[in-house]
Parts: sequence; C-alpha cells; structure tokens
Amino acid sequence: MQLIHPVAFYRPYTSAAGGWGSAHSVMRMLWREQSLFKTPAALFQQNKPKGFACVSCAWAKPGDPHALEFCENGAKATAWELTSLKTGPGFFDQHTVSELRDWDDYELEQHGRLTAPLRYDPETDRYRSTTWEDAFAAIGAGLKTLKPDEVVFYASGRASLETSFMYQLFARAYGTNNLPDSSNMCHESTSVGLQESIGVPVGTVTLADFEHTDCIFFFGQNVGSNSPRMLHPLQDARKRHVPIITFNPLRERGLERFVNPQSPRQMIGPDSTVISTQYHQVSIGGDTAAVMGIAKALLEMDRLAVQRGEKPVLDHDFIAEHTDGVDAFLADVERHPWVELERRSGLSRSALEAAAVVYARSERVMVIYGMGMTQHRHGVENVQMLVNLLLLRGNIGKPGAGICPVRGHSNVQGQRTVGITEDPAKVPKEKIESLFGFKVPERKGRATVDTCEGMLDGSVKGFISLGGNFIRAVPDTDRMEPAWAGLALNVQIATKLNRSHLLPGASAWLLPCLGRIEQDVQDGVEQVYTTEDSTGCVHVWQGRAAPASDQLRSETAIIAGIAQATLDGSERVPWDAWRGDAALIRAAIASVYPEMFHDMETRMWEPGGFHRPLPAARREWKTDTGKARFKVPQGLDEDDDVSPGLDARAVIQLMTLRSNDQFNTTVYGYDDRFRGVHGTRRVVFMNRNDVVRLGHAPGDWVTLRTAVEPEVLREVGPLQIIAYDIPEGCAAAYYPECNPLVPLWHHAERSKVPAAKSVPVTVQAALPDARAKDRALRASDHLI
Ligand SMILES: Nc1nc2c(c(=O)[nH]1)N[C@H]1C(S)=C(S)[C@@H](COP(=O)(O)OP(=O)(O)OC[C@H]3O[C@@H](n4cnc5c(=O)[nH]c(N)nc54)[C@H](O)[C@@H]3O)O[C@H]1N2
Ligand SMILES: Nc1nc2c(c(=O)[nH]1)N[C@H]1C(S)=C(S)[C@@H](COP(=O)(O)OP(=O)(O)OC[C@H]3O[C@@H](n4cnc5c(=O)[nH]c(N)nc54)[C@H](O)[C@@H]3O)O[C@H]1N2
Ligand SMILES: [Mo]
Repeated sequence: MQLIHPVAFYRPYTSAAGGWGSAHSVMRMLWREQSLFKTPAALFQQNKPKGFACVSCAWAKPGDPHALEFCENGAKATAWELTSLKTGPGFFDQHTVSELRDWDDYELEQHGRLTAPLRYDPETDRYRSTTWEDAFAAIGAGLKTLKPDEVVFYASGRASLETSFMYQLFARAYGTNNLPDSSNMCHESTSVGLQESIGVPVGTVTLADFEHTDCIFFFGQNVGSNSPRMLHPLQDARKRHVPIITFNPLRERGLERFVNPQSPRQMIGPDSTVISTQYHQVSIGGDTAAVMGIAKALLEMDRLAVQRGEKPVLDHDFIAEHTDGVDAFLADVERHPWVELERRSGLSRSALEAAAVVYARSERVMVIYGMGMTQHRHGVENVQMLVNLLLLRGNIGKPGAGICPVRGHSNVQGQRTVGITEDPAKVPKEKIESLFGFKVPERKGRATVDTCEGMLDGSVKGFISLGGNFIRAVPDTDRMEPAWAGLALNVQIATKLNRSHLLPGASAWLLPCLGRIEQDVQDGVEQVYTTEDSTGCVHVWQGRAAPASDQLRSETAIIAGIAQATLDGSERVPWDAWRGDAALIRAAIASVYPEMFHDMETRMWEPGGFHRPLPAARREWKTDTGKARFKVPQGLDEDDDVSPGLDARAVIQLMTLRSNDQFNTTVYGYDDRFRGVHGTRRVVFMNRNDVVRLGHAPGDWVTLRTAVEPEVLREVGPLQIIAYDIPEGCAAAYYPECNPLVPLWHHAERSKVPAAKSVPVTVQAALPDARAKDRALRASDHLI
C-alpha cells in the first residue's frame, strides 16, 4: 500500500482500533445529534442490570460489567436514538415523498426521530398527521380486505422477546406464516448449517469460554467495527498468549491491533494489543478450500504421529463416539491436491500448515465467524466446514471450545427463538392452539427472498414492518423498488425515516415507536423487556430516557392496536392486558417454551442473564442420526455464477460490506476510519494489479456491472477506485449502495441468504455525475 494515493480522501490508517480515534468519532456524533448531555448520561446505564441493552450489536453482555460497558459504535447507536433532532409532521409539510426519494440514506435519518403517526396522502404526495385510532382502524380494515397469504409481517431483529412473540402470534392468528426477518439475510446459513451438523441452530460458545480457550480462529467478521465489545475478551485472551488466527481478504484494523479507549494506561501509553497472531488474506469465497487445507495438513500430521508411535493429532475417540461421516469427509480431503487448495483459497500450503500446527497443539479451540462466511452461494457449507474443523479434535462440548457465530441485530437470535419464522414446523403448534384458541396456519410462509419474489409477481399486497429498512436491505434494488408501487398496504413501525417509507404503494402508514433506550410507562408502571444475545443468554433491560415525543407508543401497544382492529376477537389473546404489562407476555412465552423460559420472571434478573439449554454444548446431538455430523462440501468453488462467454479474467468478485460509520442501512457518516476513507462512500477497493490489468488507474471513476444473467443490466456507479491491500481478483464496496448488483436469485443454497459477499462484476470506465463530483469535492476537503 503506498502512502500517496490520487484520491485525496484516502489515507491508510496506521493506528490501532479503539484509542483516541474512537473517542473523537463518538464526540463528533454527539455534537451532530445535539445530544451532548442526554447520551453521556445514558451511557452509564448501557448494558447494566436495570439499565438498557445496547441497540447496536448482539454481542454478549457480561454479568460483571465494566463501569462503562459500551463501545464506540454502541455509543453512536445510543446517540442516534437519543438525538434531539425531530422529523415531525412539519417536516413532511415541506417535503413531498417524491422529493425525499432523491435524498440519500444519511440525509433521510439525519433529521431525527419520527414524532407522530402519519398517513400517506396520494393527492398531495405527502405524509400527513393522523391519530392512532384512525390509523389502527384503517390498517385493520385494509388487512381485512386482503387474503392472509398476501400479507407479509417483516421483523428487523431489534424488537424484544415480548414484542416479537406478540407479533408472530398476531400474524398467525390473522392466518399466515409469512414472517421473514433480517436473519434471512444474515445468519440463516448458520441456523440451517448448525442444526444439521450439531443439532442446534445457534452457537455453543459463551463468554466464560473466552477465559478457558487456548486458541481462537476468526473467519469473515469485522470485530473492530461490528462487535467492538468483543475486543475486550479478545484482548484478555491475548494477555494469556492465546493465539488468534484470522482469515479475511482485508486486513481489518480491529483484528490487527487494539487500544482499549476505557483504559487510561493504554490511552496515554504507546501500547496496543496485537490481536491476530496469524493473518491470512484468503480470497473471497476461498474459506472452504482453506479449511480443507488445514484438515489435509492435520491428516498428514496424524499419520506421521501414528507411524512414530506418538499421540495422534486427530481425536479418534471423540470422532468414533460422537460423530458420523468422517470417512467420506477425509476421503474428500485426500481427493483435493494442494495446488487446487492453494489456487482456490489464494493461500500457500505453508500458510495453511502454519495454521494447522497451532490448531493441533491447542486443546480448546473456538471458531468465531460472521457475514464473510454466511453470505455466499455455499454459505451453509461454509458454516459446516468450520464445524468439520472443530470436530476433528473434539472441539465442541468442552470449556473454552466451540462454534461462535457473531449475530447481527441485538435480538435477532431471540426473535427466532420465540416464533418469528416462516416455518410452522419450528413452532409449538399444539401449545399455541390450546392456549390461544386459534389454528396455526399449516402452509409454509414466505421468508425474505420469497417475499421479494412475491412483490415482483404481485402476490404480496400488504407489508407490515416491525422496524428495519427492508427495501434498502434486500438485493436487486433496481428491480425491487418499482415492485413496491403494487402494494395495497404498507405499514411501517419505525423510529426514523428511511427509504422503505418512501415507496408507499396505494396506502401507507408510518407509526413511530419508542426506542429501546426510552422509558415505557404503562398504566403508571415502568415496563422491563428482554432480549437473547449471540451466546444464547437472555437479559432483562429497561428504557431510562424520556421519550422523543409524547405521541410515541411502545411496539407492543402498536401491535395490540392493529391486532384488535383486524382480528374478530375469537382468538384468546389478551391484547390490552399485554400492552399494559409485559410480564404477562413473558408468562405466555414461558408457557409456550417452558424448557427455555421456565421461571423467566425471576431468572432474567440473574447477573449476565440466564442461558438457554444447548444440548450440543453437553455433547448431546439432536441431529437426524443422533451424532455430530461431518459434512462433505459439494465443491471448492463457493460462487460459481459467472455468465458463460465472458472473459473470466475480466470478472472480479465483489463483497459488499459495512463501514465503521454505519449500522446496516443507517449511515452515521461518510467516514470509514479504519479503512482510511473519509467523507465518501462512493468507492471501490481493488488490488492494484487488477486496477492496472483492467485498464484503469487509482482514482478513476468506474461503474460496476454484474457479470451474470447478461439479459438483465445491473450496475452501480460512478465509484472511485482505491488501490487497496486486497487479494487479486477480489474487490469491496459498501452496502447498501451496491445492493442493485446482487441478483435476487444469487443466494445461498438452502438458507437463501443473499450472496452479498461474492458478486461477480466487471469494471467499466465512467464519468462522475454532478452529485458524485460534489461529494468527491466535499470528501477531499476532509483531509486537505
Ligand atoms: N457498528 C455496526 N455494528 C454492527 C452492524 C453495523 O452495520 N454497524 N451490523 C450488525 C449486523 S446486522 C451484522 S449481521 C453484523 C455484521 O458484521 P460482520 O459479520 O463483520 O459483517 P460485514 O461488515 O459485512 O463484514 C464481513 C467481514 O467479512 C469479510 N469477508 C467478506 N468476504 C469474505 C470471505 O469470503 N471470506 C472471509 N474469510 N472473509 C470475508 C470482510 O472483509 C469483512 O471483514 O454486525 C452487526 N453489528
Ligand atoms: N448487500 C448487502 N446487503 C445486506 C447485507 C450485506 O452485508 N450486504 N447485510 C444484511 C444483514 S446482515 C441485515 S441484518 C440486513 C438489515 O436489514 P434491516 O434490519 O431491515 O435494516 P436496518 O438498517 O437495521 O433498519 C434500520 C431502521 O430500523 C428502524 N429502527 C431502528 N430502531 C428501531 C426500533 O427500536 N424499533 C423499530 N420499530 N424500528 C427501529 C429505523 O427506522 C431505521 O431506519 O441487511 C442485509 N442486507
Ligand atoms: Mo445482520
């Protein structure tokens, strides 16, 4: 990487993650949100008993929290919610919906919190103020005219266990299992892969395991930006000299070095903690080949050890007692020669052997992973390859070992636990029917990709959204957006304005709800709620801040209002009582899922929360065969969709990812500090050799075009090239701007997670449009 780059807003970042840069970035955000007093006061209560659970990521909250248990991005998420800025009805008097569609994501949310219920008025093309009662009545009437199968109930992953349970009950009492959620774009590859391999849909690692582990493998997760609180247990592990071996096409700063911004000694001293002890810049989609290479090295070491009469490298006793399928797996490992594994992973045999040596001498190994594994055509197999690796040495079901998917939204795992799923076979049907007096629909519902297909073919006519920004998060934006015009009903329960609100269809309502940090007082009683984190721990929390407006309602109150206006009342769900007392909803959850939630009302107060039962962590395998299962991947090419006839050398694999200044479709700002980009998101990171080979130069403006299905033009641009430290043949650009490049059908087999981390594209020369030029000019002001 050279220090002088023709793009003025790009300067390679050389400090550690965390540190003063982190503190500075938070201060800027507080200033902009005009939340200099409210947010710092709230931060003392973040992730604390009787405080609120962070609205950002799903990483575990410790039982003995630090004085300040939050990170840079958690603080930003808090400031974002507690902003003093307001998007009230007056804002919509000034702007038509068509005009707002031209704004970018940052500008839309930057005007602050929604304050009053709004109805779309097609005559004036504006949102107009309405009353809650009118909104509920009209939405109920609208839902009654639609067939249940035509309506979709989306959930984004932030809502509490109580809200989520109520939401799925409403959808099912209405008559549909159409319950897609954000995990359909995220960790569904985990839920499918782990269920089949080890009999649980979730990870087996808890925070305590970090204290016992003696080796950590990290695949495709950007901890420094997306789950920074995890840097603390990682830093502690490094103090015990635990090796951390990372596989990532990019050298992500948080995976390299970290300064704890809450440690005065580290902040003033020169020290930073080295996080990764080995860093392997695997090619995009090359992880299956990389893990296969490690397995091959282990197998060779095992043979040698047995020949020499030494202790075997593989755990043969564990494999014999607890697993099946090992012979087929090892035969597959033998079948692939090193040259093929090297070519496909982009890593050398010696690099993979070095990883294998550390793995072999460690007794308790954890594998941590994220979207770099799940968002591929073969995302499910990717996850199962990680399990294969762990099973070779019995690394599941003992302290300090196991598999650790890092979930995204703060309750996305919990939503699935309490019934947000399109598959009725995954919910306790009889219990629901006997307790609530309605029949659970039998027909399988629509998940996210099916919902998009239904939008395109016109079979989806109603869309209810419990948070999120569906249209911006899904693939194929340019095909999906026009399809929204066909909606009869679009109901959005949200805290801030986003693009999904600006494609109203025939009728639309925008219902502003309390954020998690805000106090929810019902009938004079302050309500508490619960969420499940990424490690399967259920925590209680309580909003503490004053609501942004006195017209906001809690999510449970909004669902109750719509349900009562829609259903005929024959269901035995006490909507009113539940709205007024979340403890009653918890009692219902405990009745439907007693194994997980018995005595929830007392157990939720335990420090660190209570843990859901995880049979795999006890080496009980609830799989089809009663064993943990080695799975043979279909092949080493994770992404094989390239248009025939295209010159393969002209095609590069694009991953779409997050900057350090965003939460999914919420763009906090235009900086990506750790990657050295300031003031813009209109960039593509490419290897310098590819840039030159393809006839471009760093700083050039280009358009990316999807290299599959040539009859459909999918392109995004103009973007400016940054020559970057990324393997040849690979490129990276930002989500959600690049979503138009991802074909809807280009998703993981079986889990249907859009393959957003590997989109084959070609790079065409382009001229900057006026808007792009303007941004680039403003961006270059940042550093000059
Ligand atoms: N501040 C902040 N926090 C967040 C979010 C946010 O947007 N902002 N989003 C939340 C959500 S919903 C989620 S799901 C998580 C997402 O958190 P991550 O799982 O970290 O997701 P991404 O930012 O998309 O980055 C994926 C990482 O995978 C790497 N990668 C891409 N392709 C490959 C590959 O083929 N192989 C390997 N080995 N690596 C690859 C990329 O270089 C990148 O470092 O974070 C959650 N937390
Ligand atoms: N190309 C590409 N596409 C991707 C991804 C990728 O890596 N690449 N990642 C995918 C992943 S992992 C995910 S999880 C999805 C995310 O998809 P979503 O979960 O649908 O999107 P978010 O951006 O998290 O939603 C933000 C909106 O939620 C609303 N909101 C915030 N807080 C609350 C609240 O407390 N209550 C309510 N009711 N509303 C609230 C606000 O109005 C805000 O505008 O995107 C996916 N799409
Ligand atoms: Mo996610």
